Amino acid sequence: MKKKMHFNSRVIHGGQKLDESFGAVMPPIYQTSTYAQTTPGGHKGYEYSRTHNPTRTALENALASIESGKHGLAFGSGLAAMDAVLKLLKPGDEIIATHDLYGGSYRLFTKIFEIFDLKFHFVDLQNINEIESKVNKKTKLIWVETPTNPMMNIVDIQAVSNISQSNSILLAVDNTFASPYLQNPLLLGADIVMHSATKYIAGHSDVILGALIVNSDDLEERLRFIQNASGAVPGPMDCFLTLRGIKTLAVRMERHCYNGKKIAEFLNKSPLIEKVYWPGLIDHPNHLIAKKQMNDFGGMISFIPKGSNYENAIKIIENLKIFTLAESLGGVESLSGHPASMTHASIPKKIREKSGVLDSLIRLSVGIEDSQDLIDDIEQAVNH
Ligand code: P1T
Repeated sequence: MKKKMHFNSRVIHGGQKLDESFGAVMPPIYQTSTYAQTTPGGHKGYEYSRTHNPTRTALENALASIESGKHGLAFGSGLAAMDAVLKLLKPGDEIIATHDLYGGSYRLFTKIFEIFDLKFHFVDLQNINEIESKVNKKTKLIWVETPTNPMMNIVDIQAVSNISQSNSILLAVDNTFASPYLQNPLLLGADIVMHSATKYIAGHSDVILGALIVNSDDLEERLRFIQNASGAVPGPMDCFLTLRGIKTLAVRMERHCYNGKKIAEFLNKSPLIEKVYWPGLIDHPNHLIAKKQMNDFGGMISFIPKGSNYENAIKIIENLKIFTLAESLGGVESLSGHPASMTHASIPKKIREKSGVLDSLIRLSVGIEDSQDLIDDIEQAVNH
């Protein structure tokens, strides 16, 4: 059997073939909608670019390789990838989902799919009893996000997969915050891994793209049918940019984790900060599970300034100079965000606050700049 390459090599070579025409080291951007046929059906494997495109194939093979999966599928956005997973279901089916998740995911579930009679139970997936209490014959999918956006809660993927497997329920994991460098849910018993590749995978804040990775041939076939029939596919240029991003995923993540640790420890020690949410801190409630299922702890940090005060939080965000206030995360540059009014504004205030997304919460996506510059920036913003 061929020896599996280490992650650092798979990001460069995983699933890749040299271009047969000219030996181009990077796959060409096949900016074409269609492919010539000599006779109906007489083609070289590609007919129409909604169905498939060679640049997308190269990306999909790389995605499968870095997630230790068999099949990768690329979509026009992370939400388009989630949309395809939900289309595996039918009216009346039930889904158990993390109660603390990206606002756009919550909006897709409640404002689109509830209309089509899918029923969502939002529970704290850190509590296995809560999951078990919602499982019944209609339960067809468990949707996990870990670490969660923005509370950085950690769900034990293996423990949830014990429940999903013994009840023949699909388990999907949104692995966006971890990236395949930190965590590979398929190896922990998940059936589907989903990514907003917009974030760490592409890594440069210049592309919107989504991904699904699966092992099952049957799931791949059903998802490809949906991908082609619904048509939310990425263009070849975006596939190329994402593939280029993957090449540096390992080195970028190493620095994101290093900087994340420095900043989380700085915030944790500051008398002006009330609470820090980062799974690498030993007092994080699920630090040991994070340690068990992740290779490191990443560069996403949330915190609440002293006094849990909205005005104070906004002042800090506005005072930051290197951290840019913006939606999104996972790029090389550091970003700050105010989840309550930005990424999670589509969740009703009462529900949002129940999971901890208070008006005083600040979210940081720690980039790969010099860690001391970032700490100095936070220090001046907090002390201002
Ligand atoms: O933006 P898009 O590529 O469609 O991905 C949606 C998505 C799905 N899952 C998680 C965990 C996410 O964080 C996101 C997008 N999140 C942001 C834009 C944000 O700033 O949190």
